[in-house]
Amino acid sequence: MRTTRSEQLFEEAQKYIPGGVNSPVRAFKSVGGTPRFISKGIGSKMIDVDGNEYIDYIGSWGPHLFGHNPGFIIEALKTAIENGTSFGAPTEIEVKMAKLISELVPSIEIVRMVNSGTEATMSAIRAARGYTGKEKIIKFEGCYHGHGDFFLIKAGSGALTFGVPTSPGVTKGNAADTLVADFNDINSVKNLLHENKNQIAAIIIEPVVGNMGTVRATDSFIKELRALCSQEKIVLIFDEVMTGFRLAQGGAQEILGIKPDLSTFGKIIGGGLPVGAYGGKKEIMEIISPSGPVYQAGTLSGNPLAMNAGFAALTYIKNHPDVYIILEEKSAYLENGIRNNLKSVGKNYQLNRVGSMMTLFFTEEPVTDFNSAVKSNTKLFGKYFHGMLNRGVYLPPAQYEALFVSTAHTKEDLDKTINANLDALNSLK
Ligand code: KE4
Repeated sequence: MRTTRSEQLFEEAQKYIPGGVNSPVRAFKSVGGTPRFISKGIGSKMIDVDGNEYIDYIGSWGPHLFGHNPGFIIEALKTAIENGTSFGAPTEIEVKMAKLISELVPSIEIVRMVNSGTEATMSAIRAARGYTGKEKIIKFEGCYHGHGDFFLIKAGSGALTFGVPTSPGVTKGNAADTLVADFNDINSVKNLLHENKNQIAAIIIEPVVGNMGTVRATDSFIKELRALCSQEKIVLIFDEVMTGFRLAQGGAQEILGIKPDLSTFGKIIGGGLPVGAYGGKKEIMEIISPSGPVYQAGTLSGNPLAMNAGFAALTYIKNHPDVYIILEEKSAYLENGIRNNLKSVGKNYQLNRVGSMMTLFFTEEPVTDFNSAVKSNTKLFGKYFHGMLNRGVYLPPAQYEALFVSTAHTKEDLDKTINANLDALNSLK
């Protein structure tokens, strides 16, 4: 496969952009090789600057539920752009968007638009702290909530209850207010609550994790977490930046049957444009400026382009609830094909799937949390990734990510992917 132009661009990019990319995972660091510079996306395909075509399972890391450039989103953008790109003043589409989100997600009474998932999660935490008057938060090992300082924290050593920064530039002060529990382990949460009585403002979780690879919260765990938060007056925040409108109209909270106090969104609600949102209970969200004293702002929050693209996406979802049946059929077909291949190569690698999100972990033990996920052989994953890429299948370039099926993936795409998967698995022997 010719990658000359990507190589040239990557070399030049590294002179002007940190690591040559505007988001780290794109640099192929964990899988090696040259990142593909993309020139076009259409439907289920992406074409790189050397003219190579790929079946795309990144979907821009989640936004492209309908594949690249679906007509109804492009039309909405064309109309919107004729009227202007941004006003810094309220517009009707923002009201329609807020109403539609609250219609599709029953737990959302009030919602604020922002410009990224990170802004959404940062702001939700500030709302929870302002509302409760408490300062500490709990997150879960393996969950990613964007690059806000207080999220870049890992569990401290045994004795330490507070966290440790995972990145230089994150202060000890931030780490001291972030506690880290184990996903799917309610006792780890209870221990932190016991050691930090009445100090926890919020618990934030990816109810179906995409960021340690795909791992679903168990029903008992998420139910107990909800009960604990209600009992201890802790704000339960579902980070649905990835799962919102991906797993169901009402997101992961619909399939889990749990109502969080606040939720965060991103990706799909912008139709591929920069977006984020946080919202939930009126009594909490009213504390946000200018209705309340907790400050949060954004020049391009609710901008007409992202709103019109996102509104088109959510309106399509509202009018075509069968989208999730179609996604389930396509995703189950792909899963079964890969499971058959694993049987035929005699490998018990773990395939976790929830709806149209899935991850093939290169470990033969079940993956239910961070510790089991990191038993995966990331070197082997890197070889597998390139085996698939060279066969025209573009997977997320990291073991601890989820791939995304879209409504644009055809049976031909899925069959080609299944065949490439078998060849790539055989080439690992
Ligand atoms: P952004 O700030 O990247 O829009 O959203 C942060 C975020 C928050 N919460 C969840 C559950 C997320 O998955 C994300 C971002 N997801 C990653 C993919 N693992 C984005 C890819 C990237 O960082 O380039």
